[in-house]
Amino acid sequence: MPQVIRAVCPHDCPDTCMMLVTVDDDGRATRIAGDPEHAFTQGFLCTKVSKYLERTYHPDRLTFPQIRAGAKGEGRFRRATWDEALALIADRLNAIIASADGPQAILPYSYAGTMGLVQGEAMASRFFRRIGASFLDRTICSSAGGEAFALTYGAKMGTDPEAVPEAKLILLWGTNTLTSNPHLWPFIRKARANGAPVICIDPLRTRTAAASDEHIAIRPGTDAALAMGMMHVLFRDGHEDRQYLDEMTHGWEKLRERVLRDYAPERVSAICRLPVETIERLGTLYGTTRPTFIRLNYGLQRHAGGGSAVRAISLLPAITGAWNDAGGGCQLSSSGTFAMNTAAMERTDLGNHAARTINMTLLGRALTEVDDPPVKALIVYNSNPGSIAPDRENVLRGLRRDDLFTVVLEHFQTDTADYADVLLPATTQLEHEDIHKAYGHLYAMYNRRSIEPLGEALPNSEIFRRIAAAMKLDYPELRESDEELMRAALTGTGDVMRGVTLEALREHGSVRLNLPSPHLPLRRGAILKTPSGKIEIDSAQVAALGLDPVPDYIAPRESEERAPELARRFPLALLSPPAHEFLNSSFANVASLRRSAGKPALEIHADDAKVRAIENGSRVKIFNDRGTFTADAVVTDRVRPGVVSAPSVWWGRLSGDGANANQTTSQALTDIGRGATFYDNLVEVAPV
Ligand SMILES: Nc1nc2c(c(=O)[nH]1)N[C@H]1C(S)=C(S)[C@@H](COP(=O)(O)OP(=O)(O)OC[C@H]3O[C@@H](n4cnc5c(=O)[nH]c(N)nc54)[C@H](O)[C@@H]3O)O[C@H]1N2
Ligand SMILES: Nc1nc2c(c(=O)[nH]1)N[C@H]1C(S)=C(S)[C@@H](COP(=O)(O)OP(=O)(O)OC[C@H]3O[C@@H](n4cnc5c(=O)[nH]c(N)nc54)[C@H](O)[C@@H]3O)O[C@H]1N2
Ligand code: SF4
Ligand SMILES: [Mo]
Repeated sequence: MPQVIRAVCPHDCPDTCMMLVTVDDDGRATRIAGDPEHAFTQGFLCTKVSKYLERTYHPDRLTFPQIRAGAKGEGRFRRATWDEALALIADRLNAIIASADGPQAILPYSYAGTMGLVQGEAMASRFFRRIGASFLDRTICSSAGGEAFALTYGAKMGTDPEAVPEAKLILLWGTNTLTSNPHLWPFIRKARANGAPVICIDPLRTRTAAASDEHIAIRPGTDAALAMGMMHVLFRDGHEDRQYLDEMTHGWEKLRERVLRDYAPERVSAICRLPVETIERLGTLYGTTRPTFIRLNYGLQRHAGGGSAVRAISLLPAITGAWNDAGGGCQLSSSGTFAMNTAAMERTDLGNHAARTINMTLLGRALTEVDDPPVKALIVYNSNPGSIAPDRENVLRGLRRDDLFTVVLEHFQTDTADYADVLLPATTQLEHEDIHKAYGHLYAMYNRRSIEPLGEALPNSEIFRRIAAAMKLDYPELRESDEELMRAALTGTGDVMRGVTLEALREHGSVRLNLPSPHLPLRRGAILKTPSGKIEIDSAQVAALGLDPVPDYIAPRESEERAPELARRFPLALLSPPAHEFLNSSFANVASLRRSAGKPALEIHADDAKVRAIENGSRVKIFNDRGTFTADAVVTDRVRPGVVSAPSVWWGRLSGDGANANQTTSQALTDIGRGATFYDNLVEVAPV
């Protein structure tokens, strides 16, 4: 009899879906579907993860350890046993630790290939702390917005997504919801059926923008100005909620003064390249409707002023008091609502707390410039920096270094794996057990293992245990089982986690946090985890970063305002957001999804195409001082003049030119959170 097993989608996505995996008598998974009983999953999976079995049983899955047999980056390997691979790793790491460079020459590199707590930073953290390796600042995705929101509100939390149907106006701001957060859509649809207009603010007419009632095609990187223009209208016309502002916020008068003085719709219109009427109407609609919900996402924070933009937008519901309403407010991430005991799971008490920290966004520089000590070993898991890190040429130059020892734990031979000295096969979510929190809903989740590991693949946690053992590191915390790691994460947690035990998770698969429904985290009376206990509009912590303590618009680094010479040479703003069929670089090697994604494309407006003699379908090169990649031109009004878009993230090794959009992106950082500025990127385009 086939069995149906409840598992959790491990990918970096706010939806953290509950999946039902059908497993045959012979132990093979034959079907995967969304759990119809899960309140957020509602019975469907996205385009990508519907193909999770094709990915799992892909003929290219890594199923045994391998050792480099060719030159660096050539991608040629020979099969090895686990013992041989582990012995080589142990020798090399022990030698680095004993050398003058010392343990800080070892750098872990990981992100959210799996969001599972055990296969994420549990055993890995314990291991790297015990050896005293450099720390990694995990900034590649969300730290600009996340830190900006937390500086303002004390934690990453927001509107309960299940209350969204109550909203009477929805702003989808810098989010391609239908692609990157599809399980929010049924809640939005309900609100719409109840009369809420849906307005999408995005430079591109994405499928989400096309499905909305209105699309506001803002100029990239100018969202803070739009938010402050709306605030101008709110304060000018008396739409603010004084009681909420007085009780719940700190410094609102300064913001009022600034927006009334500097952010009249006429000025904002020039900055954002939007009609004055649009700004007026949006401000008035926002100020006169209740409840209002803003889905604020990460697209708009990948710019120089991304942190300030998130601060500004997130303050709109504080000005109108929308946080008081069920279904009102905004949501960037719900992850701060969870309170797993990560300190115990990761053993953050261990190791050398004075070890240096390296920013993952600056990997290129870390591998080519850092010298105190240089990075001598790079251990990569749950990430594919050879495809996804900015300034790819610089990254690959670093990975090519002959004196760098690189270990990659992977499912596939990715762009990064090509540069490995040792390539180790990792299990997928179907092959290991794990627990999850979420960043788009309020359920803790449990992933039961559904099949045996393929070949000799091992879970990350086990690989780190074995590396530690091979290095003769004799510490009990480096031997704990996955079950012990899960229990550590679920023990000694706060009230919000009451009921979230391993037993309950195993029984139910998913447990809602111990919160009222709907959860209104910022209703009047709430005391926040900021220094003042209030919403910090005026923030001394922000001032300490060298920024204006009150939100302000910061122009894109690569723009006419800040770099006129550069803007003349490279007049087009390139966005490279995720393709609908890919999840960052994951799934870009899955045949059916590659087919439906088509070829690497560059979307360009007819006006921009014409002056460059580019026709629909012609091959173009996209370039700036950092690098070049090629794509097929798609002439379309989905992009506005001056903006081009390259849906991403393709693998260089599977593209004819060996390149991808990250040849052009920069290692410049955001104002807050030290994050990546993928979309603050000027280029020129020419026919090949
Ligand atoms: N299918 C799919 N789903 C995903 C992912 C994926 O790769 N594929 N990635 C996952 C991950 S890791 C993340 S972080 C999230 C990201 O999810 P989103 O936050 O939705 O991220 P993006 O698609 O990067 O950006 C969203 C939109 O912002 C727009 N944008 C770019 N610059 C600006 C700007 O300056 N202002 C405004 N208003 N909009 C702007 C882009 O055109 C894009 O349509 O999605 C997750 N879900
Ligand atoms: N140009 C451009 N670049 C971008 C972005 C963009 O929008 N445009 N988005 C950025 C964002 S938001 C993010 S979050 C980053 C994401 O960048 P990454 O975190 O590197 O994400 P992926 O590209 O999905 O690569 C994850 C890798 O982890 C592997 N993996 C999955 N599960 C496991 C496991 O259990 N064990 C091991 N060992 N490996 C596993 C997968 O096979 C995959 O190769 O990319 C960033 N880069
Ligand atoms: S929507 Fe997100 S969580 Fe759900 S299956 Fe797709 S990637 Fe996974
Ligand atoms: Mo991300």
